[in-house]
Amino acid sequence: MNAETKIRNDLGAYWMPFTANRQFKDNPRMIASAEGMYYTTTDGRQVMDGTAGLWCVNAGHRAPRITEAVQRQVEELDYAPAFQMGHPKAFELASRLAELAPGKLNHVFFTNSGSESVETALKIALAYHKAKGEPGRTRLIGREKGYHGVNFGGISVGGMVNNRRAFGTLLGGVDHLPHTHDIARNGFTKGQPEHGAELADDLERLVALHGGETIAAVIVEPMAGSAGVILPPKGYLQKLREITRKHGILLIFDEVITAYGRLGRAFGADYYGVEPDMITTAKGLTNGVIAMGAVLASEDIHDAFMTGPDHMIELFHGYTYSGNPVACAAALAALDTYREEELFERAASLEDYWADALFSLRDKPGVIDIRAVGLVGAVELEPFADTPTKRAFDTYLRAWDKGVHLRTTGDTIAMSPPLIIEKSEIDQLVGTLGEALDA
Ligand code: PXG
Repeated sequence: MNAETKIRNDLGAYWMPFTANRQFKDNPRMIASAEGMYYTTTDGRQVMDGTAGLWCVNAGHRAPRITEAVQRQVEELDYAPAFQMGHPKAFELASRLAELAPGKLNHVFFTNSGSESVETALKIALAYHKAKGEPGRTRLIGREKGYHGVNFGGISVGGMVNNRRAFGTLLGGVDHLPHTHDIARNGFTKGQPEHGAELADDLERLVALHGGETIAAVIVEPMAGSAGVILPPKGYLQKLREITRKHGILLIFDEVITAYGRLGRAFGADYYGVEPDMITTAKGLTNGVIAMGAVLASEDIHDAFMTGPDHMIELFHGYTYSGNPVACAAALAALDTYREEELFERAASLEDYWADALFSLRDKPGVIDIRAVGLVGAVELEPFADTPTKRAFDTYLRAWDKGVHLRTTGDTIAMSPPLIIEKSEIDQLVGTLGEALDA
């Protein structure tokens, strides 16, 4: 190996995100290409993508319309400044999203990731109350086990301890609702759990503790993905909506995972029939092809800012790449793909088959719960006593060797295949997980 090749193939320089770097580099799993439901590894193996990348490749890899749209856009307009300047596709995309979004969520602020969408929504919530003459509403409420990305606002309202404990004091004035994960009462429930709606009443407790007039917003994932696919109990989100409305608190749904068809509807808000004041999205917006996020905000929120002199900037917030033309082209083509291939409907039509397939694993060794909604599933394992997370990760590695890529979080195995998955591929995915659990 000559010196140049060695440098090019050295794995040392890349500090990988959310990865056990040393373990990975001892035994790397490298992807060379992808198409549809499958990756091809650098050593030529086909591996099924059981997780749509990181929950984002909803239309499958290299969906042709998106590839072409990006290629065309790069040749036409590669970049346009986002501040005090526009380009048609950003407006078109915002209109399309406003049309797709539930109810009054008809204004769109572009970001570059889920984390940035969360920061944006939290800042809009604070500035909104100030604009409405309630500057004392500064408190933000998240939830235990919540994942809202990795920036300071998101880890402050988030509730995953490893994402918080090393990073100082975080934002002040934040409190948390209890999580809704309850295997004892809800284990092996297909669909929404029966028990736990009363956990939303804790918001009344926080109102009593802090004063409702000090609380700006509550942010939750309608379905908590990263913490291991935790579903909202029946009636829970409705209660959160009632209590937030009663106290003038904004409700933000973090739909970075659940938006764009993952639950068989455009948004989790549609699936659960609850309309929040803002929705944060990213991931499936561009099918993962280009980094992009979008915050959908209600008419009322948007209009509260449109006061004061016309020449003044209304919201001092935005990113160099907000509404980047190439990202907009990818997103428009992704929305076209979802619609023309009826992928949201497809996910809905597979929901029962998917859940039944997963529940066939209930008697496998170590399985303590199975959860499913839309095209999302989780198999929770009894952790090994002295090495938590190892059981799930070992299972993941065995499935990878057998040609299926899954995700693990703690001792839960999470799955979220592209919405183009065929029934036979569901059988293959679940069958391979079954073999990995048996091994
Ligand atoms: N909110 C939610 C609800 C998310 O799921 C983010 C915000 C942050 O998005 P960005 O684009 O900044 O990563 C997410 C991201 C996993 C996994 O396997 C989940 C996410 C990202 C990577 C892996 O659970 N969610």
